[in-house]
Amino acid sequence: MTAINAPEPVKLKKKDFDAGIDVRWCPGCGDYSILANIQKFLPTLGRAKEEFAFISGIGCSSRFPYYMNTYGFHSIHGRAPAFATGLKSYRPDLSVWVVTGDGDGFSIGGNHLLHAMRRNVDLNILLFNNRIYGLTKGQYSPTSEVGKVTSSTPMGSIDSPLRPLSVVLGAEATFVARVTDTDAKLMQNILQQAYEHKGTSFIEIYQNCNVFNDGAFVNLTKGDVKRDAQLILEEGKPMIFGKERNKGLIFQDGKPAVATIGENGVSEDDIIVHNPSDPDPTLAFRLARMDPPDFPVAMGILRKVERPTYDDAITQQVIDAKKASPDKTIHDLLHSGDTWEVK
Ligand SMILES: Cc1ncc(C[n+]2csc(CCOP(=O)(O)OP(=O)(O)O)c2C)c(N)n1
Ligand code: SF4
Repeated sequence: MTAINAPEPVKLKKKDFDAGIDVRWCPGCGDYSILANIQKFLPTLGRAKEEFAFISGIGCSSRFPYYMNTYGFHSIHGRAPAFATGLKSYRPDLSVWVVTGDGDGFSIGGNHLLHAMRRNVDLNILLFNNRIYGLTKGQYSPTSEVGKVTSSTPMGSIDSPLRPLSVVLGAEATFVARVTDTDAKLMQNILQQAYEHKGTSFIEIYQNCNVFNDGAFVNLTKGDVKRDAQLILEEGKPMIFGKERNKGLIFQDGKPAVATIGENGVSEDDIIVHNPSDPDPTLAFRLARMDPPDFPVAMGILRKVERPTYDDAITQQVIDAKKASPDKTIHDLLHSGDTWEVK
């Protein structure tokens, strides 16, 4: 049954979300496929272009709002979550998206990012993680690996890298996902669920910077490797992966371990079933930290839980404060309390 006052869905196409200006990313940059995926996804929501806002900081990835035919801000380095929080608090009806890079989000902007998560502002945050500073020509970033030689680490990085998903889980993020820039099918699925999620959704996208960090994720993405190197998580399904679909995660001594189905008495019933809505984040944290060669990298939605949102709470506080206040107009307010006349 259709609700009587339900607005008519708006019929738009991918090109309606294209700003039609020259895209100034390097040819072959992974940012192109992410842009194409978002422009393909938004029309499926049946909403007007004016109801979307893309907010970014500074970096190659942060040029994203220019290329979208929606509202947007290209804001200050690392501060996109703060701008987005302000916008969503004042206009909760908008669909607000944050685009950030690993340098923008986790170096200068780490603080802002954490507080958006803990507040659970209803935002969709897209982290384009290329493990390098692209815009400033290839310095190491907070996600670069130890030993990485760059223009700012000529003898190899000695810094221990951050794991973005571990960090956001620690900040109590309610929706946490990971995908590669080349996996359009999984990206569309995650975008849909992130959009439907009420609260902060955080999506880490492994993005190839073919100029300054080419092939950073090739061990996960190239041809045949993918099925052995990636565990695609599916809600309610056992965590099975591998070319032969015969490997999976089991609990061993209380921790996840990789086992082969059919060996050492392991059957499909022993494989852990994925439950992203588990209130206990322990397993999501383990999944976020899995790396080759011992483990596949977990892709898909690692965590999806409900918690009250900041924007709902602030809207309610304003309603309550207005109700409780004797001042009904600005004039009342200016003439209330302790006032005096200057003579
Ligand atoms: C306050 C300030 N400090 C430093 C910079 C220089 N800067 C511009 S972009 C950037 C890092 C971008 O890296 P990342 O977020 O990984 O984005 P990418 O370009 O790789 O997409 C830095 C350090 C700046 N613009 N402003
Ligand atoms: S420098 Fe890297 S991230 Fe930036 S546009 Fe070029 S390929 Fe993309």
